[in-house]
Amino acid sequence: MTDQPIHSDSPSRTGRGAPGERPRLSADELAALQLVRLRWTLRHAYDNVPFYRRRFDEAGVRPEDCRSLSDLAGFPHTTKDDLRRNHPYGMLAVPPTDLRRIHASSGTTGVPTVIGYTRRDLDMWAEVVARSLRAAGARPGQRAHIAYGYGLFTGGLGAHHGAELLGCTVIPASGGMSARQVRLIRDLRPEIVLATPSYLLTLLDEFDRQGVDPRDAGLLTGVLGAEPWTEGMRAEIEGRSGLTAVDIYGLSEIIGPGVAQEFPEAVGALHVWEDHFYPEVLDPGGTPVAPGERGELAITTLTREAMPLIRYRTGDLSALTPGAGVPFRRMARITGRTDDLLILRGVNLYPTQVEELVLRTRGLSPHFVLELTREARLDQLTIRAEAVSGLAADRWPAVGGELSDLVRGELGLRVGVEVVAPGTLERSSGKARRVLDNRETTGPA
Ligand code: DLL
Repeated sequence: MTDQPIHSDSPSRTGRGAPGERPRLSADELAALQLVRLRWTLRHAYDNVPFYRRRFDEAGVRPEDCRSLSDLAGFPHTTKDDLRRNHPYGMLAVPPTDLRRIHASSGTTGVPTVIGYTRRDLDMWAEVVARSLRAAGARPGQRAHIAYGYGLFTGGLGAHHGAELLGCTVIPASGGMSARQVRLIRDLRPEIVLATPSYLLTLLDEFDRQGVDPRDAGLLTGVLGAEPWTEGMRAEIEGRSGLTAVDIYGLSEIIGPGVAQEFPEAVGALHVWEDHFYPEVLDPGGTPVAPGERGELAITTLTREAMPLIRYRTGDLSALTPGAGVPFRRMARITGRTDDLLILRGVNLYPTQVEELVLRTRGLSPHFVLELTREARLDQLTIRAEAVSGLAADRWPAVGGELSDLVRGELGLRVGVEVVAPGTLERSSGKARRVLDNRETTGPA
């Protein structure tokens, strides 16, 4: 393996303060550090991953051609398909015996994506998660209730090691068994809760079911991510629980949670921990867009040993803007993925756009699903949303009508709306499944 120039326990590592403290770097120092690390990563990938050697050779580039950060644009991208084609160990830059852990992301096509970590990768991951939690407001000595799933999914274990490193007392609840989770929160009184936003909603409903006001539970901060969520959802969660809800972003392929973090004092975008992950935003052809423009986020790892990834196309839509008082740039909150896009009769639609409108409709709870069907060769969308409890059933059609008017007015789409009884839709215990695609079963293609 090519020796890493600056790794987590090297004295030359910048910003070695207390765990989770942000490195104090000027913009120039950050850029210089990124360039050293980027050049190391390109060389490491080229020397140790046959896939990258082939790709670089085909593109006619060599690691040493990268003399400035902008030279990265001349290097090839990596896609999820590349990872699948090299399943399970083909993307590794270290011998499999150097791995200390493997995670996998489920993958809808059958072939899971396997991600390997060396000891140093795991240390770096814990450090960036500790940073995220500290930036979110967590402090050593506080209790952190982790309701992300534990297992091959990176949410639970990733959050776990970061919270421990920061000095929190970790409650590894994992996802599911909501009644017991709420009992634990009431008894143990954690200040911090980590969950997907949709699962936190499930927990808040469970508080209601137990007849307990979640605002009395003492929760201060929610570190929520792993799925897109909206400002409407933030207002709903904060209003019901009294906590401050901030967004955490990450993906297994790059490391897991802890790639970028929303600070409570600068909401709306997330600071990317750019000393470890170099972000770009690309147009559909794969060329970087101008700062501030929207496009697909691509990330290059700068310090990963086991599985360096060059210009990995995340499929997530975002935009990069300058940081708020720190040299790290910010990425706009992810509103959707390229593959979440629904195109209905020529109109583009992301599930988060519907979430905003459901949350604006009085009388509806935040629980909803989108069902796609096909009638007379035309795609139809039905929004199925739950009424709030206590709303008389004879009011439901009117409330549904309000939502369909809103969707027509704001998104230019005629959709069906079905208001259903409270508690009837399946609850999330992790990432919410928003779209039921029944087009195959309801009509000819
Ligand atoms: O979801 C890692 C994670 C765990 C992030 C816990 C945050 C908290 P994957 O299962 O590989 O990893 O899924 C990654 O989830 O490409 C996005 O599409 C989506 N995603 C993750 N965080 C956010 C977020 C984890 N904050 C995929 N907002 C990513 C919107 C998110 N989408």
